[in-house]
This record gives sequence, C-alpha cells and structure tokens, in this order.
Amino acid sequence: MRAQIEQIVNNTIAIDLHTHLYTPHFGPAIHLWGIDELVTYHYLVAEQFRFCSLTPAQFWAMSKQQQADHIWQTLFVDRAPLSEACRGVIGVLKSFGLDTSAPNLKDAREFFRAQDPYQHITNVFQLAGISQCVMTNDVFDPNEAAVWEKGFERDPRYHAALRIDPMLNEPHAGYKGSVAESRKFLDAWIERMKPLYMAVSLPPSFQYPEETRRAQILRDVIFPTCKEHNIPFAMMIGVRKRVNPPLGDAGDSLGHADAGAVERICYENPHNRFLVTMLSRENQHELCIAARKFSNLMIFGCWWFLNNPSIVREITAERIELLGASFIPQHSDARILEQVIYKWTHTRRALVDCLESAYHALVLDGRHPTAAEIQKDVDAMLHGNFTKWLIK
Ligand code: HDL
Ligand code: ZN
Repeated sequence: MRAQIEQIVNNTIAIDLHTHLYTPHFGPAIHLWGIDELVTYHYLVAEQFRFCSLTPAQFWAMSKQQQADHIWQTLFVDRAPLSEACRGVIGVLKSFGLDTSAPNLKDAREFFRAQDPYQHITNVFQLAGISQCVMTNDVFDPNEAAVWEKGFERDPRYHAALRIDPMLNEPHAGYKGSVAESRKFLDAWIERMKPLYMAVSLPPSFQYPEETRRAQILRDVIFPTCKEHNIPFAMMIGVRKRVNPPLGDAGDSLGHADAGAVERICYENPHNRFLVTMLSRENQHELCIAARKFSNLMIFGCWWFLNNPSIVREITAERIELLGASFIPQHSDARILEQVIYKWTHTRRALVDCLESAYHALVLDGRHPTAAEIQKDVDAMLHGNFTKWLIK
C-alpha cells in the first residue's frame, strides 16, 4: 500500500497557496532565485549566528555573495548541513545534479547564472510538482504597487493574494483611511490584482471581538469586502515580529494565540470563507477542533517554524484523525524560487508517512481503501480543497 500511496502523492500536482514568490516583472529585489539567495534565506541567517562570532552588523555589512560564502562555509563545510533549512539547500543542489559537498559556491553560481529565468521557472515548478502558486502582494510597498499600477502580462501560474498587514497592524504607519475610504481602496486593488484571497498575519495577542481599530476594520471593512467580492480571508496568527530586530526578517518569533477568536469570527460571518493557519504548535489541536465546528473554516499549512518534518508529521496525523481529508496540509512559504523543490519534496515525504499510517489503521478497522479513494483524498489535500474554497 505504501508504494501505491507514494505513487499517488508524488504524481499529484499541487497548488502552492501561500508563497513569497514573484514573477520576473517585479524585479530582482523581490523576484529572488539562485544559489546566493538560497544560501542567505533568513532561516539560514538565523542559524549561522549560532555557530560564528559575527555580530549582526558585521554580517549585514557584507555583500550578498560574501554573506552566502560565509554561510556556506559555516553551515555546509565546517559541519554537516543537518537542519531542515540546510538540508533544503542540499536537496535543491541535488535536484539540479550539482555537487552537494562543494567546498565553495563557484560551480553552483555558474549553473544558476546560465539559466534562462522563464525556462528556469518552468523547470523548478516541474521538479517541485506544483502547477501554480499564490504570491504575497504587499500593496503598501511602493515598489510593488508601482509594478501593478504600470501593469504587466500576468503569468497564469502566479496568482495574487492581497496582503493587508499595515491596514490592520500598523495604523500609525500604515493606512489611516475611514471605513468608506478603506473599502474603496480595497475595491480598487481587488479590481486591479484579481487576488484569489485577502490575507493578514496577526500577533498571538489577536482578539476578536475587541474594542480596537483592528477589530473595527475587520468587522466593518474586511469581512464585508471579502463577502462582496466572494473571496476568502486568510488569517495567519501567532507571529511576534522582530523579537531581535538586528536580525531583520530572521528576527521574528511566535506565541500561543486564542483559537477562540477564529471561532467567533467564523460564527459571526457564516457567509464568509476563511483560510487560517496558526504559528504555535500548541494551537494546532484547537484549530482542528475549530475546523470541526465551522465549515466556513479551511485550515492550511504547517507554517514557518512548524515546517519541520517532526512537527509536520504530528500536525498532519492529528488533522487526518480529526478532519479526514478536509484540510490543506501544506504551503511552501517559499521566498526564493527553487525552495519550492525541497519544501514540496519534504511535504510529500511526510504526507506519504501520515497517509500510510492512516490507511493502515483503516485496514485494521476493516476497510481497504481503493486507489481511486486514495487519489480522491490526495487530490483534495493538494489542490481540490483550495480551488473549492475559491468558488462558491
Ligand atoms: O508573514 C508571513 O507570510 C511569513 O511567512 C513570513 O514571511 C516569514 O518571514 C516567512 O518567510 N516564513 O516562512
Ligand atoms: Zn509567508
């Protein structure tokens, strides 16, 4: 049965519903690919500080290539690349037939430099087994907004997601509009971007309802706008930004949040559809129970600090036990193009293990799943549950 599950999981193309990938139109500052970006991924930036005496200031003073050379030496030459993020880089090199024990990045740089950016995207999606991805589009970033305002030919493989963190989390620095102005602002961006969903990340302290501007904007602007445009609202809950500011993107942490806020939002907005992921391992069981209570709640992914095989297996096993195949097991959260290769390879490995265990238990209890039944479950988890959530 394992071989059958493996064959189905490895041959079912997935939709990657949350990434930080961009098409080349958005420019080299945010369309990131190649070995220097892979090796300076903020997960590895955080990890290399644990093995070297560099201060953050000294690290950031180096060029991107110098940072990559330093990280390669520290995490990949001076010792075995043991962590999930390190193994991911190894997996990417292996998928292109590159030397995973190279003493430096010279050959890898030559390989990536020789790639045509557009053909490379096709190659990478094929290696990752994904057909489409959803970007994270920050309309409050003037550089990104300018690309949208200028217009560009959309790549059907890259969908938009309207990310609105400044509107909800930084009113002082972000958006200050009235309810009417906010709705007009969102209507205009939805018209321009045609996003598959609207999204926000929220701190562990997130509460709903509460007497705050954030709760008022959610109630009076976000939920009605999503309902009117018939798009889901994605809440990614539990991030504590910049607990160590000098580390930049590597400086965020997490905390336990109140899954009750998710339940109250789903209960008060029965005609809205929600995508929710939570960052704390301790929130996962509560989130599964919330999904059992509200059929307008679709839980997704083993987000960020949870995207480690030991935790992915634990979370996916409990989700299967509590929700069957009615959840979305993973998204890559990839920031650098080639990361989708290892993030989806690692996801499929864990999913095969969890499904083998679940179907084996089903056999013990008296029913042998057919190949068609296994395929139906895997289709739902890797793309069907998401596409179903978009059309109502
Ligand atoms: O807010 C988010 O979407 C997070 O995924 C952050 O981008 C985080 O820095 C990240 O890259 N997680 O993988
Ligand atoms: Zn993300």
